[in-house]
Amino acid sequence: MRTIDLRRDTITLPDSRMKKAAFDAPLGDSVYGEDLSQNELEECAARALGKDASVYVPSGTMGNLVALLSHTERGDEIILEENAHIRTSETGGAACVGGLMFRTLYGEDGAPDAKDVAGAIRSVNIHYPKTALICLENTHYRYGGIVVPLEKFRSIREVSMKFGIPVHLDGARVFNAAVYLGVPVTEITRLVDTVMLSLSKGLGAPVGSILAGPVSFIEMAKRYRKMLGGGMRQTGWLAACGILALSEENISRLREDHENASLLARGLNEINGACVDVEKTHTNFVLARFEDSGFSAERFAEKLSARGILITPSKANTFRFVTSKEVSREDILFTLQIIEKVLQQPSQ
Ligand code: TLP
Repeated sequence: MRTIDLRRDTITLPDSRMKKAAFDAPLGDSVYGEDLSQNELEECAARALGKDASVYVPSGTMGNLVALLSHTERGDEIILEENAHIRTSETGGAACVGGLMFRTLYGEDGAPDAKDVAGAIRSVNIHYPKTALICLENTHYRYGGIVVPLEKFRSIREVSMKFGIPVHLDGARVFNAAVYLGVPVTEITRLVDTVMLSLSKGLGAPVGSILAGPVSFIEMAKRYRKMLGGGMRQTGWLAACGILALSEENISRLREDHENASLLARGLNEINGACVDVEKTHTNFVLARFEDSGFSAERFAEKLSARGILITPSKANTFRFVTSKEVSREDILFTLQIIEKVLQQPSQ
């Protein structure tokens, strides 16, 4: 039985070109700046993101934490959207490791309104923590991979400039956002000071993320990366895959994942009992509700799994499907057929 894995885009595997590049990569001790492949990846990523420098880190979680630590001091406050991945899914690292506080704001389209951000910035007062950073996320994970409008970024940028507070972007999937908007990624990243990008999600590298920003910031970030145990020595094997992940061709391929997600969203909407907000299916995520299916989200996921289709039950009757290079158009059509069957015959 074939398996169609729609749980997440972190399941992507390196292709044969990546494996060959890894095999041939020049290696060295990256802690001493001697891994030529990692050096090349960091230069290439900084260029791609329109920043002066970058560091390669083992994961997105570490990239975000290193960014937070490098921007702040203990006791500082960070403004971010309440469902931001940094708050919900990074094991409280900001509080635990950085001694940092979050000031959360709601934003229906994935980012708070600029006026709310301005209102949340602390004045100087002996009683208050210092507002040290604003964090944004694009695409937004919890809201189903939606793309935060550029206009939102521009208005938050104005506030950040006015108050002199830097902006960090959790851009785990920022290339998906750029592909959706049809703009160079730098149209997004120029509106923030620092950005974390995942190489190991839709871009298909096996391991690692990039943190990019100004040279002095990256110098500081390298110290925190080392402190957190992210000095990885002969990283070239992985970095070589990361360089290929950043090729134009590989980035444009994300469009296929978006088309497959859209096909799935539209197809699900035509099935009785399934409901998707097609307008909000911007990139490679589909959030679907199955009303009155007669079984719980877990049971539904089990039924699909028994037929080789893996999905993530999120809340009550809501499910998340994520497309990636491991899932073809045919896989989506097959998935739709199976879901229709399962919903029609709940007892089987
Ligand atoms: N998200 C993971 C899980 O943590 C839920 C996933 O399966 O997609 N920012 C965003 C927006 C993310 O979605 C993720 C990963 C991260 C940061 C953290 O990246 P990693 O997993 O590399 O630490």
